[in-house]
Amino acid sequence: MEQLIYLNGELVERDQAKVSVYDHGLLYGDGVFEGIRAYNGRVFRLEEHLRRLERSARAIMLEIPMSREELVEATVMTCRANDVRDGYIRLVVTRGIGDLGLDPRKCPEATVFIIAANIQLYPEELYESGLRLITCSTRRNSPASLDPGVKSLNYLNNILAKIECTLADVSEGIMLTCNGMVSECTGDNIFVVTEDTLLTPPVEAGILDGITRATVIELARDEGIPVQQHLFPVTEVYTADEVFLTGTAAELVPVIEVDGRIIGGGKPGGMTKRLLSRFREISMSEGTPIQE
Ligand code: PXG
Repeated sequence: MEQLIYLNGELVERDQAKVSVYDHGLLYGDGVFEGIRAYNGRVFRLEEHLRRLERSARAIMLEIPMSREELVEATVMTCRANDVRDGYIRLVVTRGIGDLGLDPRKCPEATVFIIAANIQLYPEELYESGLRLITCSTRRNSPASLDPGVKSLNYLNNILAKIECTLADVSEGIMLTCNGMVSECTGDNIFVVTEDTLLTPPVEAGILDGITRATVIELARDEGIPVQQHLFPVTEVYTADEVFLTGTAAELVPVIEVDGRIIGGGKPGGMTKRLLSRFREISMSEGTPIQE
């Protein structure tokens, strides 16, 4: 079956789903996006993702030419057209076609596209073996220049850090704030567990306000697990009982080594497993239905 892509109000075949070389999303990374998951025939936390998309767009003065309801409808329609029940959805809004200057006023209409794909992103054995991380030398963007809370198409900061990870033969890396405190990873938020308490950097540190992060905080509170949100140095990660990352693609993935330090005896910890299992329960049982 040919994959169908939603592009500016129409479903088009993958080969025909093209954007202009004059699109400012391509020329300048001028746009915003969301990565969303579907589980068991439902789109998980769709309203939260769309709220974040709208907030990112507002922050860069980009007008999305669709209402919330239209975005919901376009997302589920794209899933339906591709028979997606469990998959990954990429929703992108760019500034649209302009000229070779920076001025966004030259872009009369935003470009909107949605890709819905049936792919399993992380191999299941990773949840048993855990990840190895490094601390990247590339610092997270300062909120004073480009706020990491804006999920923009400008991901070069994270890509540079990701290249460091690849060169070090690890799959993710910790990015520090400009002041040297832990912020997040290249495509995931980070949690450390010490003496049955969860600790994660606060949104004000300059991180993406992750939807999986928020879900995990909610789950932990429901379970009576204390959650702290404050800045901490990487030493806190080295000495933690458990470390895990959260993200739409990763869900909760355990970390077993950071900069050569073994965490939690080199095995995924009990708190990580318990929260992952609770996360999977709710991701399988709630969300916006894809079928009418
Ligand atoms: N931090 C950053 C910088 C991210 O890009 C997260 C945290 C997790 O947020 P959610 O809302 O998904 O819990 C992200 C997630 C990838 C990939 O390939 C990940 C993201 C975007 C694009 C690709 O892993 N975003």
